[in-house]
Amino acid sequence: MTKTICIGCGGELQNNDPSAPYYTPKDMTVSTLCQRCFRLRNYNEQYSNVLTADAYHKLIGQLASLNVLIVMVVDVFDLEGSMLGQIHKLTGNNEVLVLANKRDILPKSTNDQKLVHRIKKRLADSGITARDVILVSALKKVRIDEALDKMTRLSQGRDMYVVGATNVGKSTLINAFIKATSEYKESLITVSNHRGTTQGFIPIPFENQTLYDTPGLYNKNHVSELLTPEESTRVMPKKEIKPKTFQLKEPQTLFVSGLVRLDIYPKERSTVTVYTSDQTVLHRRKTEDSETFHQKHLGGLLNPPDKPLDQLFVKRDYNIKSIKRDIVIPGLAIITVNGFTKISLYLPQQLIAYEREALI
Ligand SMILES: Nc1nc2c(ncn2[C@@H]2O[C@H](COP(=O)(O)OP(=O)(O)OP(=O)(O)O)[C@@H](O)[C@H]2O)c(=O)[nH]1
Ligand SMILES: [Mg+2]
Repeated sequence: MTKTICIGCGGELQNNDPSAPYYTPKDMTVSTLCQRCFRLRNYNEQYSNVLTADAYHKLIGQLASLNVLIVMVVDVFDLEGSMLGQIHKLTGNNEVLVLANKRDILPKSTNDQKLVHRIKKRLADSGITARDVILVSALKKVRIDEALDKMTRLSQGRDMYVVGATNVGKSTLINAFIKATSEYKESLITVSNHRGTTQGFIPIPFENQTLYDTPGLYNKNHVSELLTPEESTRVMPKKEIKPKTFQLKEPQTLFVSGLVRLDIYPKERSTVTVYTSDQTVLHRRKTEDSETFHQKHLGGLLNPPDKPLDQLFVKRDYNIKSIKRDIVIPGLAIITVNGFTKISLYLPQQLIAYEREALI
C-alpha cells in the first residue's frame, strides 16, 4: 500500500492509534487532515514536534541526488538565524532561489532595492549562491506573482522544493501560490505560530511539475526557545513594526523585554533604534543600578518571560563605529546603533546575538 499523508502537515496518516502522531478516524483513501492539524487549526493547540538537525539533514539531503529547483525562504526579521548556511551541501548542484518573506513587518518606508542588495550580500558572505532574491510577503500577498514567474522560469519544468528554517512562512507562501493559481481559496496547508508545523514533504501539483512543502530546520538560538508558546506569539511581530529611536548623550540602559539588557555608553551623541513587536516591553533607565533592577523586575515589569528565568545572563561587549550597525536578537529585535558607541549586551546564555551592517 502506498503511504497516505496528511494534506495539512505531510505526516504519514494512520487509523490505528489515536494517541500517536498523524491519527485520523476518517477514511484515508480521500485526502484528509490528521487530528493534530485539525486541532491546530481549530483550537490552536500546540504540538511541538520539530525534527532534530540530523533528521533534517537526512531528509533535505535527499534533494542532492535530484534535479530540482530549491526555493529557500528566509525571514527578513531574522535573516541570519533563518538562512540555511549548509544549503548547497544539502541540495548539491541544484540552483537556489531565495524568497525573503515577511516584508510586511518592516516599515513601509524601507527601500526595497537597498534591502535586497544587502540581503544578497549577507547571503554571499555566508557562502550561499542565490540565482535571485525576491522580497515577498506571504501574508499580505506581496510579489507572489513575481515569485511564481521566477520559479517557473528557473525550474523549466523541474520539480520545486520550498525549504527553510521553521516558521519563516514556507507553508503560508505555498498557500498563497495555490490561491494565486487555482480556484482554491482556502488555506490548504496547515500554518501556525508554533515552530515545527510541517512534518514531511507535501506535494502540490503545479501544472506539469510538483511543488513540495518541507519541514523547517529548527534554530535553538531563537528567542522562542526560552519562552512559552503564548509568550513567543507575543514577541513575534504580526504587523508593520513602528521603530523606536532613542537619542543618547550619556550612559543609559535599555531593556528589550526581560531577555535583553543593553548598557550603552555613547562616545558622542548617538542613536539607538529598536525594531520589535509592539507587545515587547521596552524600558530605558540610568545604568547605575540596572543589574539590581533587572533581577527585581525580570518576569514582571520586564516581560516576557512572565516568570523569572533560570538562566545565567552572559555579557558581551560591542564597539560600534560611526556607520550604522545592527545587533540582532533572533526572533526578538533588531537594534540599530548609529554613532561611536560602546555597548555591553547581557543575554541569557542560550541566546546568541549577531552583529552586522544595518539591514534597514
Ligand atoms: N507578518 C507575516 N507573517 C507571516 C508571513 N508568512 C507567514 N507568516 C506567519 O509566520 C508563522 C509561520 O508560518 P508557517 O507558514 O507555518 O511557517 P513554516 O515555514 O511553514 O513553518 P514550519 O512548518 O514550522 O517549518 C505563521 O504565524 C504565519 O502567519 C508574512 O509574510 N508576514
Ligand atoms: Mg510549514
